[in-house]
Amino acid sequence: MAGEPQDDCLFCKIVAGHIPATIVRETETTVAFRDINPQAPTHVLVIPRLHYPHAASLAAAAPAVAADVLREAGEVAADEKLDHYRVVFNTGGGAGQTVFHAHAHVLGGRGLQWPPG
Ligand code: IU
Repeated sequence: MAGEPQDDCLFCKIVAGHIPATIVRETETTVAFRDINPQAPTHVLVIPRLHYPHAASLAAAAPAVAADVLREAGEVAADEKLDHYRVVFNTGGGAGQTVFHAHAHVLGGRGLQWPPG
């Protein structure tokens, strides 16, 4: 069923505590943890506890939780004392999405170029 945990989803396993992660924030609806392959001094992923394959499907099915993810991205930036940062939702393999459980990348702690690669 949409939103239910998926057996083959790594981020569902992190939510369940079956795979280790360095968790920096948790709410009733979200988990934020450090990316294992950081692309910036701060690189934190904010994920919904619910499983949806990408941000748009999360926002369509559970808009309040999508808002929670965005709010938590801002809270991570505040916790990390970032004066500038980027929030990225890679969507689709061609955009670099490798884990098909919605997640926001919060990147900061260095200069960020535009346009991104
Ligand atoms: P992407 O946008 O789907 O490419 O982002 C997935 C991210 O998840 C990527 O940056 C990985 O380094 C990261 N990650 C992680 O932090 N911990 C894990 O166990 C796995 C992937 I698998």
